Amino acid sequence: MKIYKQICVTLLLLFVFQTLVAQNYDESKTGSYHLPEMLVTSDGKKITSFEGWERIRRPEILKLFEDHVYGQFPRDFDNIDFKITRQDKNAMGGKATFKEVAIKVTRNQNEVTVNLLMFTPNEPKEPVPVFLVINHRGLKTMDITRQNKDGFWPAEEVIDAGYAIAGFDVADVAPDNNDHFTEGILEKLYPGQLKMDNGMRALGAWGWGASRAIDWFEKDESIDAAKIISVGHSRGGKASLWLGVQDKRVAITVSNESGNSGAALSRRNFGETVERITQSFPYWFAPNYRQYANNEDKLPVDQHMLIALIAPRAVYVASAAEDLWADPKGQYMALKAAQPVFELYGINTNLPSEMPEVNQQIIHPHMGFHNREGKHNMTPYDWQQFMKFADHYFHRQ
Ligand code: GTR
Repeated sequence: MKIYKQICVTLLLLFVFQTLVAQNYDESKTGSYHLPEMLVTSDGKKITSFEGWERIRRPEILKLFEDHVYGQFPRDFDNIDFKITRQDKNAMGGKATFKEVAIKVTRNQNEVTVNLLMFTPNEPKEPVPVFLVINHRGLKTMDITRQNKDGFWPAEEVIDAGYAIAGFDVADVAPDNNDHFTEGILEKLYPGQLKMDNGMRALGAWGWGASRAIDWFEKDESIDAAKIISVGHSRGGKASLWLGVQDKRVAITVSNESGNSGAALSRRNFGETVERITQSFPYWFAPNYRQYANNEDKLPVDQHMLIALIAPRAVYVASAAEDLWADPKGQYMALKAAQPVFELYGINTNLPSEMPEVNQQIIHPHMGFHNREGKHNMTPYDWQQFMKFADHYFHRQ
């Protein structure tokens, strides 16, 4: 028994060692790479206007991401039904209203329910913007009794700033687990997707869940549905970006430390790689993505193009200085490389060429960025920056 235990510990240590050491963290070893052309169509035409982008190149790139990275994003269902299952107009000592909304979606006689939790400020008495969190950290981080005030979802601070805050557990649509991810919308509503190499998988399902929450916001009179801010951390940040691309009702897309296959450039060999991520989390992506493991140069896209697909709506990318796994610099470079598409819309973002110093937020037209000190997490500090950006973008100061 003892020897068995020792073998297990050694194997585990070896795995951890291999994980940490096999990745590159040396700037001088990121190598040279060539990003795919963003503004040249598949038949070689140069795109010089936002009309051309919207008509030809944007749909091409969107399809490339669907086919090669995240899978399709089905939008059809037979029915959607909303029911307020719990409500407290006197939450947080009277300053907020709490609601739980059961969003039941039916397709071919099968149904899935997404439970949306939300607080809205009681003052002002007018529709407010909402922060919607795609939450993979479980309900404990969104304690509706507010006994447990988790910095991951700092509801009081958000309410005090005059915003609503909402969130749902990703497990409602696709459990975050290789053996169980299908036990949600994939088995019940969209089983055909599971047969396709470019079919939806967990990240897409999480984005889909957020789109159903937005369907509710459009009906909820306490929400200003023109000012929806989607937020996700890490794997949730990847889903937030994909949602921002797919659902134009998102006004600001926030990616917090989404890293590889999120905001970070895949071709920059730094931190997590397509090989690592598709080995550890194959169920997040369309099966086709795996062919780019150790083969990023063959990808027909890179992640700056994902950010560009959100234009002209706003994007906020947050990093943490010690979170090298998520490659803060690679995320900044992707954001900057997305600029030419924003320029087609006359938005001159003009980000500095170098990533800003730690804890120095930058807010430029339709793009914002910060690199917080510390580790991989989403903290009240990050939220303060998101709110500053939203205040600025929505002219709320
Ligand atoms: C890691 C994964 C990252 C990131 C992170 C998280 O293990 O490699 O891509 O998604 O999980 O979600 O916290």
